[in-house]
Amino acid sequence: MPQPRVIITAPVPADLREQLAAQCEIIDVPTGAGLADALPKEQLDSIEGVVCTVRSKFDTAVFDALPRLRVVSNFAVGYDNINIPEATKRNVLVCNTPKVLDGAVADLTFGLLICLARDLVRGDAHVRSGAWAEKGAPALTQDIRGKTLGLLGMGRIGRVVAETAKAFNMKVIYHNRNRDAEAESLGFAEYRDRDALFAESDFLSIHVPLTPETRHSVGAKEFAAMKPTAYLINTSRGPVVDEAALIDALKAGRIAGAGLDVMEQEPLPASSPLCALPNVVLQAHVGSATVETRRAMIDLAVRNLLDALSGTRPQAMVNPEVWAGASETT
Ligand code: 8YV
Repeated sequence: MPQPRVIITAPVPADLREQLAAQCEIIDVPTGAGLADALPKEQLDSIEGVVCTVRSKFDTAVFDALPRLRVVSNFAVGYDNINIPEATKRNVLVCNTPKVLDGAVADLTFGLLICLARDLVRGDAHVRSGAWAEKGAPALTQDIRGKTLGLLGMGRIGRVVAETAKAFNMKVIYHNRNRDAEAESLGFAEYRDRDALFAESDFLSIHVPLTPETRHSVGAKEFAAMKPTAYLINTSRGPVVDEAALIDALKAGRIAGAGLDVMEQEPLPASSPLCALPNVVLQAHVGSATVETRRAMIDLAVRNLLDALSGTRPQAMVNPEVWAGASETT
């Protein structure tokens, strides 16, 4: 039997690639390339699986270009790059990489939080430039301990952030579509309605997926409700925040600052007003980008693909109804 043909746009280490190559014919496509135009039609016609990064978009046109596609294995927990209803309609199984990156993203959230509170980036520049010797110590900064951390979203990553905050003796409040009774009973976080969350937080950290409902859901109204001393942290998806409104709020001093790992346009152009604001700390969408976490993610993404293609139930499915439907008919 011919091996299934698969497209890879994610970085796959050599040992895993060997495992994949033993069971599939691999076609490499550079990450970010438009999949529908990346290959000649006769190659696209035969593709059954894809392992891709969030920079590969799966819209109707891409699904049309891949008529034999059976599985998209996303090298990410978020899957806003994929039109899930369209995938489900076409019986394409979508898999992702939950759990393995929770710790790394929570760590970066805290990295940004501490950077903002203690002004670490400017402190570093102060020492390197010689200003310490010339002008003395930099301005005083802020305590973290005893402050209130607000979490918009309490999924797996939000929960790890809440647990971490306890070690910093922070008060944690959260707002989520569904209440997390366990987190509340274990004392990790107290529930607040949305308005109270923004009004009470000293640090407001976003942990919701990007959906039509959450797009631009944090904007001018939310910034107006926040304390002028509060900081915004976003390690989820850039478009959850109305970036123009954020820039206005930062310029006007309506909030104290922001730590952003994600932006509306990625890579962020250096001409963005965000790059010129001194009260902003920026990272290049690196929440999961550690050696250990990225390895665990690619292990899971490749395993999901191989399982799905060989008829074994994959560990992490976004639209399991496709799997259920397929197993009923076999
Ligand atoms: C990306 C992410 O996966 O998991 C997610 O949702 O956004 C990141 O971890 C990473 O940039 C690799 O595509």
